[in-house]
Amino acid sequence: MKSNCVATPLSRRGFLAAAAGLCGCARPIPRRNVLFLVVDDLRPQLGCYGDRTVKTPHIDALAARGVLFERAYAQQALCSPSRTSFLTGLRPDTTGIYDIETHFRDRVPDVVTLPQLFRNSGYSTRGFYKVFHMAGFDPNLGNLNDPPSWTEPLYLPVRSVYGPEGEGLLRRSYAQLEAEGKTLSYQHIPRSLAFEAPDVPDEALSDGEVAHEAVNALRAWKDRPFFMAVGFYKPHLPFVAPKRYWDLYREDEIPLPENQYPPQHAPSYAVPDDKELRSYVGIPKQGEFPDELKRKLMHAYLASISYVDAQIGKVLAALQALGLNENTVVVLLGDHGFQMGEHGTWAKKHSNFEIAANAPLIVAAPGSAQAGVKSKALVEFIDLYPTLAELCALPESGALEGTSFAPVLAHPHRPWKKAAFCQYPRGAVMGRSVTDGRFRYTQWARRNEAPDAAELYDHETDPGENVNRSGDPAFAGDEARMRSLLHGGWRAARPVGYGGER
Ligand SMILES: [Ca+2]
Repeated sequence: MKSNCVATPLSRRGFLAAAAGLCGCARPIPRRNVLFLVVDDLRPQLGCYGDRTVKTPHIDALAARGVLFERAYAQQALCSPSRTSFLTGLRPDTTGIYDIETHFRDRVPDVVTLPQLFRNSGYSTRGFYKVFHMAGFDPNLGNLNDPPSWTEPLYLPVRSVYGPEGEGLLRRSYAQLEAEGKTLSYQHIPRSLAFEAPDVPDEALSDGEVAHEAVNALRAWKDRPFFMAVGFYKPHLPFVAPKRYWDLYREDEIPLPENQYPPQHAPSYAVPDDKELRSYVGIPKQGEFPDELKRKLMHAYLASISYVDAQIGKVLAALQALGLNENTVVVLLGDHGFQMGEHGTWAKKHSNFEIAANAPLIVAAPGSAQAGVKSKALVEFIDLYPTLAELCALPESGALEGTSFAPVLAHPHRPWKKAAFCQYPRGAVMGRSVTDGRFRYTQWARRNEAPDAAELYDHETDPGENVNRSGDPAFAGDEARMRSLLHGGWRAARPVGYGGER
């Protein structure tokens, strides 16, 4: 395909026409492939998002040829609910998936997933590693893969997410579990070291193996339409990366967050616990972490990001070398945000804070005239399904609960959604949250009951969400407006001309 086949800048119609082979030169163009890169627990701590500490040259290079979304939101800051939502195009309240144990086919058995849509349209589809949720160190634990989505079986790496020392400890934990007669479950997850810096090749760990296999698959599939989803497990805990990625950072120069405390006047629902991290070997079970440990955790998280960045670079380099850039839509996202000390919680998502809901999203579509542009448009991960369907001219069912943001790819600064939504449960209490780009408003309520608590944060004066303004008379008008936006729901927040009204 010649790049000038595709009208630039691409209008909504232009995108559809180009994807359908109806470009001005009246010459059919190849069907568009999709390379879908989903990175576990990756927050927007990336060079292209303005972070000055982290080193992410490969993701930055992708951003330079795509559109970067500064305000992209997961629908729930937890692996399976988030992934289920964007892979089915349905919100957590529709899928009924709020946890990491229930398979979505138990709730919405006949749903057509995003990769399944491509499969049904004659594409080759394959997932690598954690696309749908699974616990990365043991595929037998909580593997929520969806075989109907793939034309070829999911690729599961044999290499570990742990380094050699952590792996040794883990095996002893498994042996102990067996000796105690306990079965492997989320209640009995053997844990090992929270971080490690083994001096090993990239391929000695699971994500390096996955990148290697994805590159091989690209070579094998270069002549057929494909939807390839590559799930990278890092920077999810354990923060294990080869030593050379740790060596990119000086620990004493790594900044720690300023707001290591709960927001003032915030309800107890707001702040998650540290259970996940504290279950790892070497992490104190209670109490404040010493600064040395905090800095080590931050160092380890950054090293894990740089490691995964390098693996992504290998896959993107292969795509380019194979001449596939010109007819492949590349999507890169983190499955939700992440707290590294903010609000006093370490290595945590599990909340409705901006830092947990906001995650990286970069889309590089062939022929885009908007390379390297950053958009402030509010987009939700649930929008990915209709967006990719539109970019590749595939028919979708109409039951989807997101809105294609292909028009934003063509015009990144155009007006778009009025709000983005997310939610997080605390037992029987559901926290529902909305942002309009200026404020974040969250209500915590039992089903069919009045809210127990609410939060309002003004990102203009308080981007770290450190003072809850709910109930503050000075913000009464803003709170009323945000409450109305929350209760109006996602349908009312759609863009004008795309389901939404003025
Ligand atoms: Ca995750």
